Amino acid sequence: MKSSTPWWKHGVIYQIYPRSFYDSNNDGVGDIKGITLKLEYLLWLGVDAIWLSPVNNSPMYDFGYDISDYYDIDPCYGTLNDFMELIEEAHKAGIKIIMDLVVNHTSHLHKWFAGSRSSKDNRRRDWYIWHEGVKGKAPNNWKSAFGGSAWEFDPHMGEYYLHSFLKEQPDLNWRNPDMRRSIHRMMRFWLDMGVDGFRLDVVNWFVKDDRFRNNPFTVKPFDPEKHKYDRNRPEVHEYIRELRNVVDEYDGRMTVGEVFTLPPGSPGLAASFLGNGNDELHLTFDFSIMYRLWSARRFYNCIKKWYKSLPENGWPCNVLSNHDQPRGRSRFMGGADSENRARVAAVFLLTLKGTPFLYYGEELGMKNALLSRSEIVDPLGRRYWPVYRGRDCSRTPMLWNSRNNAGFSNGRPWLPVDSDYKNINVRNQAGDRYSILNLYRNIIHIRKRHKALSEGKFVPVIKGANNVLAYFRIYGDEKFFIVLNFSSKEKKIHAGESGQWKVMFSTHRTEYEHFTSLNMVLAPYEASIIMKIGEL
Ligand code: TEU
Repeated sequence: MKSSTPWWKHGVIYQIYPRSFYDSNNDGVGDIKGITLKLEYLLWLGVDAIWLSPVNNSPMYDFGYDISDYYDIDPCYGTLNDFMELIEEAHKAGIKIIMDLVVNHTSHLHKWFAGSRSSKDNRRRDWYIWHEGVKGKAPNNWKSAFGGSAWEFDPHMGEYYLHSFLKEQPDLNWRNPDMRRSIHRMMRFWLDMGVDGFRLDVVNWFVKDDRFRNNPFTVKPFDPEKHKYDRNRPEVHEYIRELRNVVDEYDGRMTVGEVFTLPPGSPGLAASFLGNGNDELHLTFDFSIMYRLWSARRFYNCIKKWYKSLPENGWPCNVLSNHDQPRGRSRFMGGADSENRARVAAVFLLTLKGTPFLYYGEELGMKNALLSRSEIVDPLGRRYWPVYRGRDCSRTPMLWNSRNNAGFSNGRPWLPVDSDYKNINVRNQAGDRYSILNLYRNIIHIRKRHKALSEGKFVPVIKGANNVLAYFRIYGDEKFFIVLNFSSKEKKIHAGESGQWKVMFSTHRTEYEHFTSLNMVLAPYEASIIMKIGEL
């Protein structure tokens, strides 16, 4: 259905971790040509856009989130020509391309940093955050998210530089206007090439306190300080508005910000990056649901807070998984019920109000892979094993078929392929109309035909009582009733609304089953999408 609302409001966005999607040259690492080769699959699935985790040049200390050249593509992923071809082919297929914009920091091997650390007179000296030591120690108590002090002493300069992540990822100084202009220039380079938008890495960490005050301590495990001065500084919004103006020079482009906080998540903070709904980012991620245990009420409360936090013209987006978190299916737990839970979660994600973001493999019900210490490559996992095993478990190769390496590569994959690949893979599931893959596909296609599901008003009906969630989505003369049983037991519900209804999708009922009321007995883990027929 044609729509006048922008694509990023009604579309479905699919995150690809390029190393793990499809390896076209059999070196064990996924690449851009591999993505181009799989566009047909993405078109079949029905996604409107793909967001690629970083593909720029990088020494890969943080697997691409440490960029050493913003203007080129890392050879392990291919060439700039491959990327242009991807844009062209994707656009022909009606699929948009979103790049990762990692500009809180660069790689320590970026030429900007080489200049900055070469001499105090260098024109890029202030593009990074330098500070003298205090009594022979780091300037303050700020910690790196990846462990240890956030300050590294540079013997040549005789000063410390700030790194919110690894010491190989020095933080850029967003207070410097020349630096910001260079970021804008780089954004225009990709926008001119046809990129449809950017996902902004840790956008709430860009600006730091100008007085470098110590953070207050807290008693939280894993993070013993309150990030009052090194994150979430209010000055950042001015720079985000500047960046929005750059994107607005082009038609139909979008930005989505990763507003990163530790559990329990922060809907208010995430929403603040939408500005007035038109002047900062188009979308932002709130992590609350990803941090919640499986429960209808908990999920509902997250959504309620999230919607309430949004500015009047703001639009939500929703997400269950990404490359930093355990895969949804594993997080929901449930043992033998884990796939049922993943199905309920999928119906939830795809029928909520807000743009859904899927993480590659989520549509197959992929699980976290079990990796041994020697297989871990993520610097976080290597540092904290076995207390925290890092992020590799949710970054393993996409499962295409039951052949060698699940059809991902004929070489030795950079991370092991999940051992369950003979059961869980695209080939098997595409041919099974009841698979979770076809569940995703069917609902995505129903969404395309019915604006109520993408753009419609959200009206909660059952708010988690008895572990059931139910809501209406309404647009014009379309009304949908979505009901989700989060529990392993049958549940009776009375939604108190009469009329003629028919099932559009259900994990348990036959399609086109009719009702004259919404009083029903739900099967364990039933998720149904039911449409009102005739006049509202
Ligand atoms: O993530 C931000 C971030 O803070 C996480 O890395 C988090 O600390 C970690 O997952 C532990 O929960 C972004 C990217 O998504 C991540 O992949 C990068 O490593 C990080 O920024 C640095 O660029």
